[in-house]
Amino acid sequence: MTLNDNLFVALRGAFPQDLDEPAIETAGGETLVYTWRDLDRGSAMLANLLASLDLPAGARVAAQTEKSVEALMLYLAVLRAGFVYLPLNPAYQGAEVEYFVHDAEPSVVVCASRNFSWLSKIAFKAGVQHVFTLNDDRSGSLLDRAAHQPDEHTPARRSADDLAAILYTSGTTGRSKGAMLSHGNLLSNALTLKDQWGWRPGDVLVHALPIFHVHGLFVASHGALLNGSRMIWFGKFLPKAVIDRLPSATVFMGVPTMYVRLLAEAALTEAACRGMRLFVSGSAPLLAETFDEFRTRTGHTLLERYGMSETLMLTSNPYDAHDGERRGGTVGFPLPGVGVRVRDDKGLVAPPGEIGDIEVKGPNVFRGYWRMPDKTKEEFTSDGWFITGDLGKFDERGYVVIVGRRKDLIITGGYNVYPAEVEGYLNEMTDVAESAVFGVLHPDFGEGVVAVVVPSAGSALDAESLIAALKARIAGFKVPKQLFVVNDLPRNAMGKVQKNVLREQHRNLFGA
Ligand code: MCA
Ligand code: AMP
Repeated sequence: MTLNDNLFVALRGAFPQDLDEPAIETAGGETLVYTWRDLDRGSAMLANLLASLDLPAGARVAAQTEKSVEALMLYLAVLRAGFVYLPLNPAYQGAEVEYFVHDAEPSVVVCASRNFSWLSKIAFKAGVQHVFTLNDDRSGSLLDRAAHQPDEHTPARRSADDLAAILYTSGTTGRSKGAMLSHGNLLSNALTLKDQWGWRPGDVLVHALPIFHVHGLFVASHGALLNGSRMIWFGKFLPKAVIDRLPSATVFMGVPTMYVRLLAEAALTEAACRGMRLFVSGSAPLLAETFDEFRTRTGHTLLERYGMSETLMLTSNPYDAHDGERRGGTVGFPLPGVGVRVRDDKGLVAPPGEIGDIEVKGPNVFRGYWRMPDKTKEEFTSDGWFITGDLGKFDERGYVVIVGRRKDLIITGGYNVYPAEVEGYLNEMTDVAESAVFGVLHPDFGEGVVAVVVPSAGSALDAESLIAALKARIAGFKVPKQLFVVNDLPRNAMGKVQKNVLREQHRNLFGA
């Protein structure tokens, strides 16, 4: 018999012997306890429902839902049934969702009931066969339909190279790209992190990240599931409530904004963190002051790691002191099996201390961009390394330091915002001649989105109306926190907008 490389098989294999033990306890609202048996049965029923729909091989199942345990079960069910999971941020609005649905051509779309009317229109128009609803209160047609399905299901046979998920990352120019991740990509990375971060019996994870991105869906959930560890599950990040639950947990993962917000609470003390063994930070640069203050307040040294949707996790500061200290301002060492190199402008591998392009290789690196073979080719070197678009160096002790990005990208509170996309929406508006969008240091979000807009000749623009118009069209986190109407944009001799000049002009905008 051949092995089944379906990621679900590995996750299911790690469930504890006693399936009646609690697997997930909801927090921050109504307390519900889901056992491992619930996860097994729930994902089986959903997998049977998917299997009953006669979907084509490799069918995509898109989910734009609020965070819930049932949404996690849906993800597990998609793996289990051998289809491809496509998570979407619930903050996305019509035009954003329309693009993803047209590009990915999912066979199934799952959305919140309150979005059904507009989203189903988009979906059916694009040829989607099935639209179900799923809400964060265990209601919706998806669960109603699954309730009639058997609660046992044999996982579909999949090879390590078969697709498990597509995660869209916005393009710096033009269209968003779907990063295709295989069962093998996800499992190899999860196994590496299990080992590196010392997952052990008795661990309990406080899960407060969204589950439509790599950090919350894969790094955090897979970590707990693959260790048969209980999760304390927050539908939303609530700093006070999270701190309340730390004494009954051992592991927490968050983006830097979450650490900034935890530090703003007086309740974050050494005593509150006494039972914890690991706090992981990632998805955006962690400021030195956050790193230092967290250590002073809690006695814990944050473990910063670095990754991408296309590559999953790449580097990590050491867990074990024997392997070295956790160095603030660095993202640690390349993970075992992951190749990381820095190349200078001449294409030569840079010596320690020298800044260049970070390029990576390994079983974690994605299978390419969905239906974009040319784009995929462009992002790999001729010798097969993936070009991250991040700029960095190795320090004298071999720790990777990220110093900037070649890509025009803003990371705000752990979410990526592509200036080109926001500029596109602004430039389409009546009376707008041109615009420039950039990120400025922000005390809460790390970077705050800022826009400057030039009106077309003879017209006047009002910042508030422009912001309101954007809010009606795109996800809130992409909308500039500040917008200025100006006469012209600073340009260099080649006519290119000088965003560095704009960033400098507005450096202290948010008082960071
Ligand atoms: C919410 N808002 C934001 C952000 N989040 N604005 C800028 N940046 C943000 N990140 C705005 C909303 O649009 C809204 O605006 C207002 O803040 C309140 O919204 P709410 O949903 O209540 O926000 P929140 O609960 O305070 O959310 C903040 C947050 C959240 C908890 C930090 O942004 C978050 O969960 N971030 C984590 C993202 C993440 O998981 N990234 C991992 C990507 P208005 O009031 O005007 O409507 S994976 C990745 O990057 C790689 C692979 C990696 O290495 O991990
Ligand atoms: P995404 O496309 O959402 O997967 O975001 C990936 C990008 O997030 C990377 O290319 C980095 O620019 C950034 N990133 C992730 N982790 C870190 C970190 N620890 N420090 C700095 N940047 C990070």
